Amino acid sequence: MILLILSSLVLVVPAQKPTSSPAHRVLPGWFPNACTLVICAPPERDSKDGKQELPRIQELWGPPAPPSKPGSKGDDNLPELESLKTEMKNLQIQLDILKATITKTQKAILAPNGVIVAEKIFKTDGSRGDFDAAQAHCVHMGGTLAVPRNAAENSALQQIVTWHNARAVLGISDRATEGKFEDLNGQVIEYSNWAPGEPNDVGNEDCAEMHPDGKWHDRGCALEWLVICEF
Ligand SMILES: [Ca+2]
Ligand SMILES: [Ca+2]
Repeated sequence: MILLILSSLVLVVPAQKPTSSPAHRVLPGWFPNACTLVICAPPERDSKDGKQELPRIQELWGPPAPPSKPGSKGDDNLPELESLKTEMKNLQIQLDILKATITKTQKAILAPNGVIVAEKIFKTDGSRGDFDAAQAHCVHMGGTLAVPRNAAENSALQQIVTWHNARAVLGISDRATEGKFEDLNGQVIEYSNWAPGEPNDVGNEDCAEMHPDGKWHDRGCALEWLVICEF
């Protein structure tokens, strides 16, 4: 009987509206009962075996990114690739400027006694001597007596001859075989820039000299010339 009376009381008592007491302030429309306290808990999920599971990472961090289209992976690196190309281009420009600066510096240091042409350097220290003394001096300096192998080298050597306004001996001779000029290694020369009528071997001329105009003349080997070495 008592239980029947209590059950009736529970059914007729309505839910209480929120109060305006400062100590129990709640949001409008919320009821401060026990159910309100569990809304922050993770949603319960029943697995197939009946156990509860934690929320999936996807639910915590939002939906996954849409799948990329085939071939689009490389496209993401295009801006970086273009940036690298631009950087390399700028570096090449700076390198060219640096090379030009070095070349100018080398010319300034060598002039008026030396010239760079391709991989070769012609240089004089102002020494003078005959053919054998000239070659010995160049070897002592770590080089050999100058031998122009092409027009560019001939022009480079001519610059030094012109600066000194002197004739310079070349590292060639036809002492071994008359009329056949060889370098100091015994190889017949392939390039020459003889003056018209030269070589003429007048009075047994077996050595060669360069004049300020760049032309070659055969002369006696005991003369004294400006010594220019190549390195
Ligand atoms: Ca000769
Ligand atoms: Ca001659």
